[in-house]
Amino acid sequence: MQTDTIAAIATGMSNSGIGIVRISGDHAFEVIDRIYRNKKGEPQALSKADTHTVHYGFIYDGDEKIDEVLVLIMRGPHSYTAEDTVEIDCHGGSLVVKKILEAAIRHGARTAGPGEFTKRAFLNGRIDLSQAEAVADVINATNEYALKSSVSQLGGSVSRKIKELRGKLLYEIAFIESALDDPEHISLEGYSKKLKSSLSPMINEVKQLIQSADNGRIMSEGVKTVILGKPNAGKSSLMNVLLGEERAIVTEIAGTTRDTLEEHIYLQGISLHIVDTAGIRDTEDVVEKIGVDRAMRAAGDSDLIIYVVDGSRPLDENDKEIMEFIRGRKAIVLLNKTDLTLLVKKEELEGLTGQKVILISAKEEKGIGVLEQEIKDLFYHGELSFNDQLTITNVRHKEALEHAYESLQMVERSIEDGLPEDFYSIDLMDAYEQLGFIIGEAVDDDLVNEIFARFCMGK
Ligand SMILES: Nc1nc2c(ncn2[C@@H]2O[C@H](COP(=O)(O)OP(=O)(O)OP(=O)(O)O)[C@@H](O)[C@H]2O)c(=O)[nH]1
Ligand SMILES: [Mg+2]
Repeated sequence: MQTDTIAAIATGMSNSGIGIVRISGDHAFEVIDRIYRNKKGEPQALSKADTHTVHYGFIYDGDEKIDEVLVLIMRGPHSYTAEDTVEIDCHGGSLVVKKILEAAIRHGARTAGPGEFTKRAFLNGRIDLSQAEAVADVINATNEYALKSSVSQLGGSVSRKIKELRGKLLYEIAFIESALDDPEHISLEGYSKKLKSSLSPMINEVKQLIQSADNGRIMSEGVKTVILGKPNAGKSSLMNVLLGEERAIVTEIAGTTRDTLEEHIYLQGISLHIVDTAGIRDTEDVVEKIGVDRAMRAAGDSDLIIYVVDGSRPLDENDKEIMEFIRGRKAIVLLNKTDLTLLVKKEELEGLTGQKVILISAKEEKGIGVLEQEIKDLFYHGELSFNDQLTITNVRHKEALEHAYESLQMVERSIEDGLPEDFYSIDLMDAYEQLGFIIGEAVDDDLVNEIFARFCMGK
């Protein structure tokens, strides 16, 4: 395939140790030949150099010496883009890298669009679409889990699973089609029963992948954590302790927090999107009422609820309402104000909520370590855990899986209703195509362009 030659700065646009300008395409070596001189200052044709070699020398724009550099030569298909590729490592001043890029442009390359190198890797068949998307996710990963999952997808973990499922579907489709074409030799006798039994594990796998997307959201956006409790329980105090700053207003007046307040924190590699809320109580105050509604809505939509109990006051109706609400949801119960005389017993609270209770004092910052450990344990071993399982992190992938899931269920229904075999193959084909979209088969150009437009420059 004849392609034009693109160039871009691959490193960040701030002063740094080194900067990298990358050139890729059919004329990449011609471009470098025009701007490279060896250590003696003489022109030297790197186009003749062996692949995967490094060359010390200088970049010139005409007669102007720009920088001392190392040049890497990589012949396609053994490069990121699968094309002839040149990487110029120069000093990392933003002016220097810009001037080297300009020299490359003046001598035959054109500026690459965002993600264009990765797009070429995809178009040249070196990686599939889900892997290309994982490249962007690796770059954008803001916590360890997101990074781990993206790297695994980059390695093809999602692609492999999808291809395996498609392989099985294709086998069934081919069987039905051949049998319909050649009924004398291939019999469909008893086939629907067989199909049904091979279909159900597939449907399960697709379902699990869809469910894993929830973890994927947690990874990329953080655990939605909502602090809930009656007024004056110490919710905002806890928020401030976790944040390490006086972010939320704290007063002894019940009903201080009116609106939800959202912040992001990192706890030992786990990212939490944490929401402080208005204290839950029955109130006639219009503004406070809205706040209470918002608190309940946030809690209903959360991954984790931290229920703060004021240990210095007896449990009341408001506590009962909250306990009712958190039943069956992921929650951690905190008995706060343990620096005061406790009127609520730990055992009593444990009995009422059915949850382990952690004693804390937000005021004296006691018990916070235990709380952090509890949250961490939820991730590593508990219900929120997502170690080592394949996780769908991409909304586009999730949607395709959902469509595939529907189609597979249709096949199941057609079998149950005793419909003829050609009905099965329509829906099987549909599921096959939907799964194909994930790895980039038969996706249209607009979608491809849209996906790569989201990349940063130089990737
Ligand atoms: N002694 C003691 N006082 C605390 C503790 N935690 C919070 N307080 C006090 O309790 C009062 C209420 O604290 P806040 O953090 O504003 O309580 P809140 O749950 O956010 O209250 P609302 O926003 O009104 O719902 C303040 O006077 C805090 O100083 C604690 O652990 N011990
Ligand atoms: Mg508050």
